Amino acid sequence: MTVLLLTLSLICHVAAASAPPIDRVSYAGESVIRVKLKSVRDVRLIEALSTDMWSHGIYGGQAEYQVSREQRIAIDTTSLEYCVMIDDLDAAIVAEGQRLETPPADGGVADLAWFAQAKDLAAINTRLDVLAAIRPDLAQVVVVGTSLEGRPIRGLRISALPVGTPAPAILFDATQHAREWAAAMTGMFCADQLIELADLDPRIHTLLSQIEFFVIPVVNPDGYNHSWTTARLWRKNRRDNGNGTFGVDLNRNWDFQWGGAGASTDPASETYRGPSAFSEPESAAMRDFYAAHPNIVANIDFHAYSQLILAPWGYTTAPNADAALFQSIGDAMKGAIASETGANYTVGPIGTTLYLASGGSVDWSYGARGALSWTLEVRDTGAYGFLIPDAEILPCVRENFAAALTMAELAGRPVVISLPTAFPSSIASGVATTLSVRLREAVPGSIATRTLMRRVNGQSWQSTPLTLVSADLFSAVIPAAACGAVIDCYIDVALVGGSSVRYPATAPAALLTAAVVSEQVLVDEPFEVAAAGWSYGIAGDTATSGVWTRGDPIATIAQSEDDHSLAPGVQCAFTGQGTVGGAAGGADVDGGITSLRSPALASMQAGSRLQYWYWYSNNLGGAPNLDEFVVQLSANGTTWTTAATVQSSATAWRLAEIALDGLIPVGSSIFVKFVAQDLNSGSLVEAAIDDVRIVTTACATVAGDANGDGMVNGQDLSILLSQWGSAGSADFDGDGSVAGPDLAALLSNWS
Ligand code: 0X9
Ligand code: ZN
Repeated sequence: MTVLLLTLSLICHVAAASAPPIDRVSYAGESVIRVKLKSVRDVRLIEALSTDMWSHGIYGGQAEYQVSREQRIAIDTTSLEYCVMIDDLDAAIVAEGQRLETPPADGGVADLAWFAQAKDLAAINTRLDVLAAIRPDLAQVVVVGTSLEGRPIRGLRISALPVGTPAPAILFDATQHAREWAAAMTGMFCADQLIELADLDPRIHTLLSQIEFFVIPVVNPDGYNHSWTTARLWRKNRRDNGNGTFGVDLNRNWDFQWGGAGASTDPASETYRGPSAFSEPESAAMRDFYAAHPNIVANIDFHAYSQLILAPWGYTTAPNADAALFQSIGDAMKGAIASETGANYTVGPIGTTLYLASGGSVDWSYGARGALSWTLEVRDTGAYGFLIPDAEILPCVRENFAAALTMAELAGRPVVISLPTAFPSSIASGVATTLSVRLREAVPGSIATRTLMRRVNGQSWQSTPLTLVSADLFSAVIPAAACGAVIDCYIDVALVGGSSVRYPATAPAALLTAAVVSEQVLVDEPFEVAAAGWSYGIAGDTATSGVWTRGDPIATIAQSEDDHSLAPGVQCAFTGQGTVGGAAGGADVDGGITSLRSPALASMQAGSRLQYWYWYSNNLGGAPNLDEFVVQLSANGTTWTTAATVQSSATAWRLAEIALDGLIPVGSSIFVKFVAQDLNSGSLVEAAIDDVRIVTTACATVAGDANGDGMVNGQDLSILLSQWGSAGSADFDGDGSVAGPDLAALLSNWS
């Protein structure tokens, strides 16, 4: 294969460079390529062929990888599509080194020329001292701890408040990963601007009078130094792993879900998690720093590159309890960046935006400490990657400082309000809802009152005090309301000084809003008896074994022993019944596809959703993880659209839900088909389905309920009389005129 011209959006700007070799780790023969990732298979292939992923594009369909000449030859024999970003990596690094040997003139401490080029550890340490020396009233040098090789991990405390004043604290740290030089520069710019603009910029002046900032630009000084002196692309710390390999990935070494997904046990790996959580002096020193500053309410951990604003979790794709708050502050940071330089950053949780990575600092900072924490991946988007051009450093650090300030304003409050469970977009009619609210107090004793404000259908605001549940958890009850109503809420926390903190922060301009609905189950198929119209295997299927069946399943390592049993009973639909003690491969899906097809289940109503419980195993056998489990929908039983694809094993019963709006026209029938496949020989594939439901949240229209409050009473009668002879909400039979039959319907349904 030659280098492919790619369709889709694989745009590659190539960094050109050439220069003579120099005396340090050579990257001769290495290049950086951007690979198109069209499938899980592509990801596995490139991960087997490259040992160093530079960037994170898995969910964007592409990513950059560093490859040797031999690896590139091997890649050329595969179907992987790629383009070359940096053809001669060694030459590019040599050119960068030469550039750095002739730094531009530095016009003194207030001159932004310092940010015209990346700076080594000595220059960073000198500038920290200079900043503390010019404004001792605002800045003090802090030493967080000592690295493995004995270097101090240094930073600054920056605040107009005297040391020891109770106040929320915000931590900006950078360069857990050595080669990410733009991140160190970003940390330095945050410190620099907070100090230099303290008396010039009113926003910064206000923040410094309320918040204690800590900036630690180089968490990994040994690695950072190594990337300047010896190996430009060094990432980890400098731990001698004792087997000829060096380095632990500090951002896999923190003790929150340490050892989970997305971290390696292999000391040679770039994501080696270390022998135990906090085994490394650098991460342990950071932990101790947090312990010594319990007022830290928020954190940004700067990395490079990819232009991402990432929130926890990294260890799982599940959302965290403050997902909505992280999203809104993340969106505000993105906006601040765009208005500073026009650059585009992507906002989202780590696990679903990037990849799974456990043992990272932000998961610990949020999960173990309750601080609102972000990983910020700064410039660029891959044209130069870690080898950021000089001219991009200043815009990079400026835009990220803008994001940091915005975050400080939104998260650096004496009280951080969050909802452990996202506010529901819909609430069941006639049922009271308990809302949980977490109030993190950075400065104990700062809260005067805690209130839930709510209103129904835009009427007047009602207030309810929050009740203490435990520690920092409170609750309030939203009373039951009728189907069709709209409920607005916000949380108001009044502070002792007279100001208040709200959630949403800009309430009542922004509100938490829920529609009151009544859930109706239109179809409920528990597979306990043979229901009419279901087909277990259909014409056109190609599987030679493991055809769908219904019954009480017999377990294998790939199949469940039990049904889901939302309904009492033991039966479900599943692929291939085996025998007790039989081989796992005895009755699994082999040789092709097998389909479980429904009859017409219900007539589509706006807002209807398909729910089903499923079990799926495809990660065992000779060709694991290559098959898919597909759910298809149809409005006529003949033309099918794929509505869901399961690629990874779910060897436990899981609930899935598909919103049918836009997939099935209102009034058409709803058909569903579950297709299990074994397209690659040697896989062990099993699937099962139980408790298929169609639910809808439309308000049941009771004839006579002219005002939609769930009751039929005198109010409805007077509405009806006022509409007599014309159209209106009391035209229950829909004939265009409110008349005798409508009155009769109302009276017969009188509450
Ligand atoms: O993989 C990482 O550690 C970060 N990306 S980088 O290219 N800079 O190495 C992302 C870290 C996401 N954060 C956590 N997993 N906590
Ligand atoms: Zn990093």
